[in-house]
Amino acid sequence: MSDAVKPKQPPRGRFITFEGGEGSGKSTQIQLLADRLNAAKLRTITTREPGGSAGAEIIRHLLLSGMAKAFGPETESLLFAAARDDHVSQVIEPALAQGTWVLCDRFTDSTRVYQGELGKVDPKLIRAMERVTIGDLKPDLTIILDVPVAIGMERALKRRGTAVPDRFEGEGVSFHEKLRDAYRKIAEGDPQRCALVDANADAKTVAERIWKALRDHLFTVATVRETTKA
Ligand code: T5A
Repeated sequence: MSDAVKPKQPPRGRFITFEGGEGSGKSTQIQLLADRLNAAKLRTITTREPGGSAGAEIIRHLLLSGMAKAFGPETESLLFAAARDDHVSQVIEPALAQGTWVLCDRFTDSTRVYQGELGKVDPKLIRAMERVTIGDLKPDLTIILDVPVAIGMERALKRRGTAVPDRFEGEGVSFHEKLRDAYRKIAEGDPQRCALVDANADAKTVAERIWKALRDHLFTVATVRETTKA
């Protein structure tokens, strides 16, 4: 087929991940950002980990119910990796290839922090699993929502109501303090990819901070023109 008659490939979508401790407001902010991007005519989907695809949602249940905890952090890491592998191949990659922006609630940084830093899983195993599950796929931007632990736990409790805390919500304050430090370290170590956003404010204010981070990291005039042409 000559170049003249080949169907035009849309520019690849952007991949934005949201990270942070429990109750930091990721789900709330992902939805607000998706609404804003869709209103700007950038086709956008939201998804989450663990989960996001049919197979991965089954593994989510195993992990968050605490059923896998007894097998230890290495086995939990392998399960998170298996879920991610399905999610990337079934949902994330196809959407990006079609020019859709993908906003994902948690991704590889969660494994690095929860299983790596907190669970003491060997970083070599974490890196090996990343190579297998995501290959060259790297988020274009990672928003790390930072809130004091007490605020995050209070918000998570409010949202949960009378339900039983899940596998990680049930951990103590020092676990959540370490989580927060680990996320700050990731943001410091990779400022090209990560934006640390102060999320200790009302949802609208936090959304504006995220929008600014997105503009600073991703939106140049050329990007907007190229993406909206598709
Ligand atoms: N995990 C995950 C690993 O260990 N390794 C991995 O590799 C991966 C991928 C997933 C768990 O799995 C672990 C980490 C997690 O422990 P989950 O059920 O998906 O668990 O939950 P979380 O990702 O932890 O997210 P949460 O549901 O706890 O909270 P969010 O999404 O951060 O917060 P959100 O938006 O639901 O808000 C919580 C409450 O606060 C309110 C909301 O209305 C809601 O009630 N709220 C605010 N209140 C005041 N001011 C604001 N700015 C607010 N924003 C939201």
